Amino acid sequence: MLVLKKNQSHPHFFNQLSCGLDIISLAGEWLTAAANTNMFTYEIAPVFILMENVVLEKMRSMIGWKTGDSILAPGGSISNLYAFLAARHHKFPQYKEKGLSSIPGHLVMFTSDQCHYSVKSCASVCGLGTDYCICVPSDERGRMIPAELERLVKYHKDRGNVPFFVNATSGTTVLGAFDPLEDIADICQKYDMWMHVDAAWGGGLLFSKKYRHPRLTGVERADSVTWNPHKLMGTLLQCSTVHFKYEGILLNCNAMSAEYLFMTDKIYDPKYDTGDKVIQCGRHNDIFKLWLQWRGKGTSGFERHMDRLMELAEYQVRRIKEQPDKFHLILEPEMVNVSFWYLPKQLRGVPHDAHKEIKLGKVCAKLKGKMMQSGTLMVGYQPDDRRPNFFRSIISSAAVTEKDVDFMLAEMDRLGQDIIVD
Ligand code: ABU
Repeated sequence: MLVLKKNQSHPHFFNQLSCGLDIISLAGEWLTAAANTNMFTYEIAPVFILMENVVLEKMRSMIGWKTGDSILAPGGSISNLYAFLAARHHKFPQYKEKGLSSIPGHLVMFTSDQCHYSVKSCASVCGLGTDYCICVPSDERGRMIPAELERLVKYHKDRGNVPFFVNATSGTTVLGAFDPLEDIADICQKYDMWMHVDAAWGGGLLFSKKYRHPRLTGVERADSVTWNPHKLMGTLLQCSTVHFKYEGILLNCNAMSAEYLFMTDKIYDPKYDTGDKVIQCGRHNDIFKLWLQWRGKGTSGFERHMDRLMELAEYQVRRIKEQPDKFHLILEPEMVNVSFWYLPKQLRGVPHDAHKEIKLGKVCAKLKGKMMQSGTLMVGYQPDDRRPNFFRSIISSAAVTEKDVDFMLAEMDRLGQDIIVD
């Protein structure tokens, strides 16, 4: 029987990008539920709408923009979709009324082969087809190779297609890699393409003077940025933001001006009726828990939180390296994702080759099963396009300490040392 005692607020839960339980954010979520208001018009959510304005403007200023537009969306995937829609509208404003016939050729978008799958989903949902979401090869650390991006853009231009959108990832889901934003921005500028940065995961590092650079250097050159406070910042699920360099772009792109809701003769400026900026009409109040958390922690508190998480990941890497008989670090991480294999006694001292990696991959599934049955620990695993299953641990909870990192490694060894694989 499965016993799952470690949920995601427990410091021994290293399984998902969103871990932990921020108490102030929780209080905000409770009040939000009690208020039970929709976020589509100022008249029914005046204070929360003003909070959105203040917080989103602050986030844009941290990206490096003096002006712009933003919205809270139901998750990073939908945030990326909003970016895609805005990009298409920016380049082909007549698409809104005339549809596909207004686009001269087949639109093509580009993203690294390590990106979140939601980027590909934009191509499917928006009529490009996934064949026209081009996966740009990444280097051995999972970062998009700019020369490959340029080669693929030229290839599609030469065939009469219309390259128009590049997604750069700041913090990939599995490896935590950061694409080189400056180089990608140069290519976008050269070929007149929209640059989106999916910083759903890595965006929190914008708080950190120590870790922001070089990871997010150049983010201000993007046209749009996804940034999920419910990940690294620990805001309660869900809390996802998307930001644009251009003021008014969301309304221009998405407004349907429904007269029953967004009357233009209201006593206040209708720009505060945010419901017409989005394709979803109703929006959940995801701002109060973030606003309250930010008031509680302060900007400097978030900076300390980021630095602490990164230092804990560095500690984990050091501890893994100190035990080479039991653990194999796959690469030096850029973020709090640590990728590694666990070696049971059966595989210790065996030379590392492709054959051994297949066996180590099998160990992952068996050991994860033991974690779930014992109920003491949760660490995720997955394969990627270069290797079979490997563990990816995540430290994004403020509750985690060095002792918990030591526990993770010791518990994996306790549960896993006698595993035998074919
Ligand atoms: N993109 C959702 C996060 C998935 C994860 O926690 O691994």
